[in-house]
Amino acid sequence: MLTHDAATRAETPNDLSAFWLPFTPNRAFKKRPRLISRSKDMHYYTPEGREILDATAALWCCNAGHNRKPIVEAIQRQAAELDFSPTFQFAHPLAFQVSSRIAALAPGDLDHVFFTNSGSEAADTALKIALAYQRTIGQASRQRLIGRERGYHGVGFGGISVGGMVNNRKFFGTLLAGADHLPATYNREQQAFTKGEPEWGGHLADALEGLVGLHDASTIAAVIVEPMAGSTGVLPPPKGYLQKLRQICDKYGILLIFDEVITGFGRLGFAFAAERYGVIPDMITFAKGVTSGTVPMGGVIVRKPIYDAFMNGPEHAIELFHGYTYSGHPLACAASLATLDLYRDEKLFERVKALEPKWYDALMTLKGLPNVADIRCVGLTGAIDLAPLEGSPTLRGYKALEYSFHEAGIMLRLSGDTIELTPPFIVSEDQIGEIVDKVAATIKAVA
Ligand code: PXG
Repeated sequence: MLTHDAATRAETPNDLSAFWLPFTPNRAFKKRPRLISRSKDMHYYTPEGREILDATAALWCCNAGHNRKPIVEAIQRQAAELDFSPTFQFAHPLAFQVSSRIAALAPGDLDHVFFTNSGSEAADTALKIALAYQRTIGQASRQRLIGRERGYHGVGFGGISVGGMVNNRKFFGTLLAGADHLPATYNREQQAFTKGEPEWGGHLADALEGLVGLHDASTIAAVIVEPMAGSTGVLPPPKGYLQKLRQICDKYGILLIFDEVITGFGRLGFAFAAERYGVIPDMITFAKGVTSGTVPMGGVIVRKPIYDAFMNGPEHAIELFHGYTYSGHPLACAASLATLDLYRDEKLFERVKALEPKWYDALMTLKGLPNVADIRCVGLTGAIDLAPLEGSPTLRGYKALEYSFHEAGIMLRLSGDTIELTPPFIVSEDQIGEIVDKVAATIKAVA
């Protein structure tokens, strides 16, 4: 017999109208939904049981693959042990354990972790810490925040102010005052079909000197960039670019924030991209891979001198007036600890590094297919730019999304007319071949 609750739920009409899907064309979706009801390892399954190969790690999240037993069991155990405890004025042991583990993975003196629940909250938190830090050290005139064209730092007002994707900005008013932007690092003429980091473009970091000349260093608090710009279509940093940004920030007392929401936890073959590029930023934002997508969690890793600067004043007084009810939620912490164990025990970051050359070669076999204008790749990440259909930008991309899911049996991420490929790290070499075959079939189908 159904319980009262289950009976009520069963009677509720299961129509598609009430749910307003985020970042989705709702009417097109509801005409031909792409529904997913189960997952395991490299695959999703539709409610009818059709198998879909996951070439996206969901939204760059499920780095360890889906429904991994140790993570599932850790979440189940934790739910039965401690459902929730605040981390304002109280705390639970797992939050300290995860922080220590994350700090140990981060390079240099990136030693302190502030938890959020998402990448957007992480970006806004890092920007707020930057402003508060400058004020704390007597530099209160430093209020400007610098991002980059084509940058994505989530959807909070801070993140979209420093972000550089026009559709994420133009509907939402005047945004934060005082934000400015570096130029994007992509130039197709100079960089097309490069494997890994392009040779051309390191000099674009000099634009920060230009912004200092325009605004004066005394007005600039921080620069935030994705080491590899993900959402905009996988733009690996040009060689020398991040190193140069670090030098210029040091010269002028500007904080450097790496948004590693995508690149953190192994995507580029290292725990953080900061390590791959040998550049230590002042803060790193993370989310997604920290729990392999299983429970929402994000955060900011902060260098010791920044944390220490806040640790003065009366000891009973709050040092930073910021936080989220669910910062360091016990379920997220349990999921994260199990995830970090799995990354370590299965050497998944090393696996990404080892797969990288094979991955690059496999992707480049798509060169020459109809409408393929560029292919980029770095770590276990790839993007294929398709030429837009004449007069209808993003329509070819949407057709590719529909074909790939309904016909080819693969989940792809489409950003406009760009196919983004970011599989879980457990992908086998055979499955890389399968991804490339299915993407090729999709590209031909939308030609
Ligand atoms: N920073 C970066 C670099 C991101 O990629 C966020 C912040 C925001 O995270 P939350 O958890 O608030 O969504 C992101 C999110 C895509 C895609 O298709 C990428 C993201 C989100 C949705 C789609 O590339 N990244």
